[in-house]
Order: sequence, then C-alpha cells, then structure tokens
Amino acid sequence: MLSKVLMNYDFGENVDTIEKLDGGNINFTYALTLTGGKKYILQRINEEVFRRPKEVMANFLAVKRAFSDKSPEERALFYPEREAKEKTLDKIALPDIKLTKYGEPFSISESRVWRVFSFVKSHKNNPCFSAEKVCGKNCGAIFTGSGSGVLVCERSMPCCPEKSVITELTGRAFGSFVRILDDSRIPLYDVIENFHCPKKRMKALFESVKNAPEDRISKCSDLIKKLSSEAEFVETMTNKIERSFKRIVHNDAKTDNILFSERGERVDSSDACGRKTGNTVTIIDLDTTMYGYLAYDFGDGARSACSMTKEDETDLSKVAFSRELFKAYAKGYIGALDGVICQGEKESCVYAPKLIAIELAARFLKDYLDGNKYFSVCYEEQNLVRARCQLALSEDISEKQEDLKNIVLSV
Ligand code: GN1
Ligand code: MG
Repeated sequence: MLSKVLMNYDFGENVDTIEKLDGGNINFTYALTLTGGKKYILQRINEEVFRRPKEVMANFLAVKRAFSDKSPEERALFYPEREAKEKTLDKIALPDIKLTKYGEPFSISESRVWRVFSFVKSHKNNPCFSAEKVCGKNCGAIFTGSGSGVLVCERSMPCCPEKSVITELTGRAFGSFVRILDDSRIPLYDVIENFHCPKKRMKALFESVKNAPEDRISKCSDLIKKLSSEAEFVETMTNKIERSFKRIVHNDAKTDNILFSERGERVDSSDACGRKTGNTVTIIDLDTTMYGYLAYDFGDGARSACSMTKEDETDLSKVAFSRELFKAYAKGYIGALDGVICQGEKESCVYAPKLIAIELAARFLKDYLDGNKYFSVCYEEQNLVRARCQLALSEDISEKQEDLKNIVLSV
C-alpha cells in the first residue's frame, strides 16, 4: 500500500526506511527517510473524521498563502511589552507540503487521501530536549514530549519554571497565529461542523446514551450522571461564547502541535533592523484551522497544556490543572492578542478551560459508547479512561476558578 502511495512522489532518491509514528488520535503518520538521510512526513487523512479531505487541504493551502503574504516581522511571535527594536524575532513557520509528481498537494491511492510534509527538525523530534536548548537556562531540566499534549519535566516534577517557559511560548504561538491571520479575510471550509460547540457535543453524547449497549452504559453511568449535572453550565457558557464573533483559530492549540527549532539554528546576531533574531516555532496540524470562537481555542489549548498528566491517566488522584502553567499559557496567548482580543472574549477565557474539558469528556465518552469509531485507541476502554480523566480535570479546574479569573483579568 505505502509503496503505491510513494509512486506519486518524486523524491529524487529512494526511500530507505518508513517508520510509523505515534501521537495524534486521528490521522495515520509515518516518517520517511531517504537513502541520503533526508526526511519527510507521510500522512493519511482519516476520512471517517474528515469527510471531505480535499477541503482540509484547501484550507491548509489558503492559510499557508495568507501567512506567506505577511512580512517576516508580521509573522513573528508577538510580545506586547517589547518595543519593536529590542524584540526577539521568534518566527512562526507553518509546515511545507511536498507536491506530487503531478503538482497536486495530496495524492489519492485506493480512495485514501495522502499528503507529504517536509520534516521539521526540532527538539521534540529527538525525543528529549533540555531546558538549556529551549529557553537558554542551564538548570539541567529535561523535557519529554509525551504525545498527548503534556511536556513532562523529568527532573523536577510536577512543574518547574522552564516548563512554564514552554507553556508560555505555546500560548504565545497560538495567540500570535490568530493575530497574524486577524485581517486575512480568506474563505475557509467548515471541515467539521460545530467542531467546538460544547452544548452540541453534550447533546450528541446523550443521543449515543440512548442507543448504546447495556454493558457499556453500566460501566459509565456515574460519569453520565456527572456530565448531566454540568449541562446547565455548558448551555449557559456556550450561549455566552457564541454571542461573540468567529475568527480564524487553530482549534487544537496544544503543546504537541508546536515544534521548536534546534537551538543550533538560532542566529544570535542582529537582523538588518538591529533586532535579535530568534528561534523558529513551527505550528503543525492545521487540519481544524477554521473560523471559530477564540475562547474555545484558548480553552482547549489551556486544558491540554496545563494538565499535569497524560490524557489517559488512570490514577485520577494525580489529575490536576496547574495554576502556574495556566498563568504562563494565558500570558502567552492573551498577551499575543493585546489590542485585538475583545473584553467579552477575555472574560470567556476564564471559563473556557473547564468548558472544553467537559466537552472533550463528552466526546471521548460518546466515542466509547459508539464503539470507538472516532479516536484511535490502544485498548477497548481507553476512551472511557480518557473521559474520566477529562472530567476529573474539569473538577479540578472548577476548584481553581477564582484563581483563573484573577490570572486572565490581570494579563
Ligand atoms: C484529536 O489527533 P489529535 O491529537 O490532533 C482531536 C482533538 C482532541 C484531541 C484529544 C480532529 O486531536 O480535538 O482535542 O484528539 N482532533 C479532532 O487528544 O477531533
Ligand atoms: Mg489535531
């Protein structure tokens, strides 16, 4: 199958190895290494989830084009407190697509849609990277990308300042992404309708509850009850957020979707305007980049980046939302939108992490009840475990709600 797919591409040399990569719950991803050592990422779009994959690719190209229309300065990470002159130019890049032999951005093989991206050499592609490399601090901390949205600092769990640096950079990258595209009026397809819409996601869950097999229902009746008790909160907040307007947002604003360039690529000299040039931060996974509500994008990023465990933690006593990391994420994301974000959007950011944790709990639970058709699973009950974990996270966020409010309003 894969060799047939590869026949659509001209790499100039032979493909030496193909390695299946983990990470991501939806698409199927492989790393290709050519005989000369050059690498690419090959990916099959999951058509069960993205029913119109060509629209996904059209959106990708439109966003990429809108980005290229901007000057390098406009594409930089945005720091409100820094004067243009002393600004470190940390640049945002988007992945490069490799066209097929026929000049197409994707290929179709046995009715499946495939695409090839240039490989981005980054710390996360090595599996470990040190704080020294990421933020220049020589504290000895080592971070590992866990594959589910959390970076685990191996030295000083649960949280050290350097982890905050990465979380702030993540927030800043996604906030800057929204800022950069703010005046681009490009049309984009709604590749998944109501992708983030907590009240509709809850409704869909309760529909599945009606039709689910008895043995599955009996394993999660406590969870269904708890989620039902959140219905009013979800309804009120969804209505509040959706009174706002849509912007182009990434919609999967988590740490795993950021790649930090090798420190070696850093140019410490100044650019023509006398500013220091910095790292390249590549934002990947643009599949759900669409018009959507800012608070959902922020909430989803925060519930992922500020969680202290992986998404399928079974020991719920460990599940926690870090205030420290939230402070960092909010500073980055909201700070990057200084002068752009509206007051109502900012206020909604206070409740959005809890809201999206509940939404994701509902999505995981629905999929468990439906027989695991949407998210890929390694074992039968993984979606149930994930749902429990998200609900526990939402409960922990609830307890910290007042702190979140003070943090958001002080950015
Ligand atoms: C899916 O596959 P991945 O990790 O990029 C999902 C996100 C969820 C995430 C939870 C298209 O994203 O919305 O937050 O799993 N993407 C889609 O791990 O549904
Ligand atoms: Mg994604």
